[in-house]
Amino acid sequence: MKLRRSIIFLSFITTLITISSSAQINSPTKVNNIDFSKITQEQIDHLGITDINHLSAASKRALMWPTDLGNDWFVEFSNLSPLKGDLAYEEGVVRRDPSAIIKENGKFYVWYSKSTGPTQGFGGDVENDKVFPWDRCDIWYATSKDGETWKEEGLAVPRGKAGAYDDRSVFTVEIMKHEDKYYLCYQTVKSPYTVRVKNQIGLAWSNSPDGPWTKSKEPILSPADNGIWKGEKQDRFAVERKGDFDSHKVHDPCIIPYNGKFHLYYKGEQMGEEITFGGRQIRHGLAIADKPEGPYIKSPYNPISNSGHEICVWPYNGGIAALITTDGPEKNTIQWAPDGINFEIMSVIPGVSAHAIGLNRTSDNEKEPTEILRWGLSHIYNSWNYQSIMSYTSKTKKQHRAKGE
Ligand code: AAL
Repeated sequence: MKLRRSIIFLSFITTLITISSSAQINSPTKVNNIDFSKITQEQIDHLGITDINHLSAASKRALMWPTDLGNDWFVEFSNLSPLKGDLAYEEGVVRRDPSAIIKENGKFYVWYSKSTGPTQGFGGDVENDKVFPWDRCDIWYATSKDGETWKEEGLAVPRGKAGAYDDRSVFTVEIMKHEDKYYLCYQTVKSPYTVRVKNQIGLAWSNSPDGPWTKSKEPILSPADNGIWKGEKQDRFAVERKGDFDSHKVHDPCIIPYNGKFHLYYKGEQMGEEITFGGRQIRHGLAIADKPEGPYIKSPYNPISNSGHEICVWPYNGGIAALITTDGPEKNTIQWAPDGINFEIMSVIPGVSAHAIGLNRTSDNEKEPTEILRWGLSHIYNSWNYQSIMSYTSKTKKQHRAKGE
């Protein structure tokens, strides 16, 4: 199958460094079991290689590229555009991390984190201050006829009562519709919001996108408990043992019905986080359930991505595709897993201004691998204190011609 052949090649992209360091200069023999003596004249012509007897490391890699990958996975994102109506930027208000967009009752629906007031950070009284823009959030929702002008409809899921696992903040929400029922999954924090506080994932469900929402009594996912802090001081970098990739926080949940099960993709943050590959040490995980409400069992294959930040996943061609941004050696790639677990790089894309993407789930995601990315929502930092939701578009490159050509 075309896609599968491409995948074989694309796993090659991830081993570029290994190959380039092991390729024998000036020797067109075998690298990664590719027999360079079988190269056709057509391949040489297509790649513009000067001398088959002097293949550079780059040419050897190029000879392993598939000829049938096409350009559909290679997208360019636009800059972000402000929204109108109630979701236009509002001083003093945080609206961020939009969910996917669904269409119900003739209107687009989106859910998001909302809070008010400036952020004090961790330097003062964490019991009473606001430590992050996403601290002291509730989940609100808005609707729109055209995707540009939005009406804020009100509160969807509030924080829990004092003492509950979600009493401090509920935020970074994702929507799933399944069999006429609606599910919101989101991050939760229990007070006090210290730098070492563990973040969990909660779920709420309703028969209508307008609610009322019933919240899960317990979190549906928690961090791995095999990390050990060093000392009592609130220092998230001091650890005796780091533990699994998600030993500190489970974030950015997104549930996708997949092969009769429910795949919960999430971002993991590890205790004792380091800077690696020039960014934060962020990985992605998967937990699988038989029912939307859970129980969700973490995959033994975790982590399923060693790069990326906010989860952005969609079904495509029997597998799951993922936009990987911001952190890790594979940032700015689009990947695809034929089984929803084993992701391979399909394309490398320019750095995106669209982060924390709310995908347009109303699109025909089978039309093209990246059709779902043509339009959607994101957020922007108007300042460290305040963020607002904006929209993006994307396109694939079809041609490159001079004016009048
Ligand atoms: C986001 C997400 C999570 C983090 C914060 C709010 O972009 O990764 O939601 O907690 O930043």
